[in-house]
Amino acid sequence: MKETWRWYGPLDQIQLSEIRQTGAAGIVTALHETPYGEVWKRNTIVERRNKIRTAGFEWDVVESLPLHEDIKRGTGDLSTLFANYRQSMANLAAEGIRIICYNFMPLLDWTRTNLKSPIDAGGTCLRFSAFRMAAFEICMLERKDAEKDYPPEAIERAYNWFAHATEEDKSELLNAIMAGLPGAYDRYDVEGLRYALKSYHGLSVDDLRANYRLFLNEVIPTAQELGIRLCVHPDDPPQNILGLPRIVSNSNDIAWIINAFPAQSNGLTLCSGSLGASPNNNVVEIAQRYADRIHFAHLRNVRKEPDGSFEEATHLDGDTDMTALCQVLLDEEKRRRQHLSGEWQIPYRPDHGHELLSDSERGTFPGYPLIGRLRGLAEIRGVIHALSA
Ligand code: DNO
Repeated sequence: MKETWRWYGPLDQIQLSEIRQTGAAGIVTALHETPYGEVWKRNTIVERRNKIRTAGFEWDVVESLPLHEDIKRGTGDLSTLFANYRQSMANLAAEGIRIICYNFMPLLDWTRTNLKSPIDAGGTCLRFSAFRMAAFEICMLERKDAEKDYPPEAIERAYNWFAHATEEDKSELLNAIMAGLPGAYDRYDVEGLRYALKSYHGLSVDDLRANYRLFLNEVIPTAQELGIRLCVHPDDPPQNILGLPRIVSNSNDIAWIINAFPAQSNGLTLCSGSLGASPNNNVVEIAQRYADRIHFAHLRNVRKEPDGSFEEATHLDGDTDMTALCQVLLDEEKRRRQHLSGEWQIPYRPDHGHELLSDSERGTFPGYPLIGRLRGLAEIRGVIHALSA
């Protein structure tokens, strides 16, 4: 498995020279400065790729080539958006970059309610708290019907939290919920989010799936021709939020996606932390079932709580058996080596990390500190080394 590291390009506080010291061999990045829906220009790709090469790496994976919201909503000038997406893929393939991660979460990407939840041993982690999300949806956003999505205990705690919350507490919560949106994408305030949600009003699971199928029909044939492996990132958390449907949350959803356009280019980013946040998902089984479609892996772990909350654990701790998961990925690599010609390695990256030691002084993106991720990488490296012996 090829060790990679997510780097946010010029927006990142962490330098490529520091990443070299982690021992990671490849880079995962995106042109975060390019607005969603626009073509990734070939010269901009080359410039970024050369910078990565000069530092001693390859640009192994694009994370993400994002989809404009209109594609998910099924509105607007879709033919231009699809043409732009295909052109970006062609420009990437022309420079030898062929693994592309994206997601199909409407409006928000990954969502947490606490960006710095304290850990007993010191340091902080990302956390999703059911009652804080309920407080946001019910009391701050005042979303009609939000109460239906939460258990009574969470609702009671939500009202209680809200009654005592200061303006600063509320803005910290909003900030946490918005933190998952990378790059040059809008961060909403409460009013802006209400307005954006309206544009999704009435969108059902079937509607969202129809829009997804259209996207696959429009881009997968080109990806096949270009030798590109597209890999969808699961929903995080894997459940409907803000009243919006989510359709990449479990094994059945993944089966639907693969059957919607059966081609090798239509694949999966196996994100153990995202899938692992649902009590209904067995991540090791999911990895086994779709092993041949895993083009990229995000390895991390979460610890779930009975009310639907979860906290990011260290990479080997938490509810998913990371050793068993690495074994599945290594078995799949072995199969590819024996039966396929060409690329057999599965690139993976240590996903997220606790903020440890001097991490908090760096001002890195939430979930993406240097030392916490280095710890995760080193631990997973040890597991893979032992399993490969
Ligand atoms: C979170 C990330 C996601 C991921 C996108 C892929 O840390 O794994 O934001 O990059 O969902 O499109």
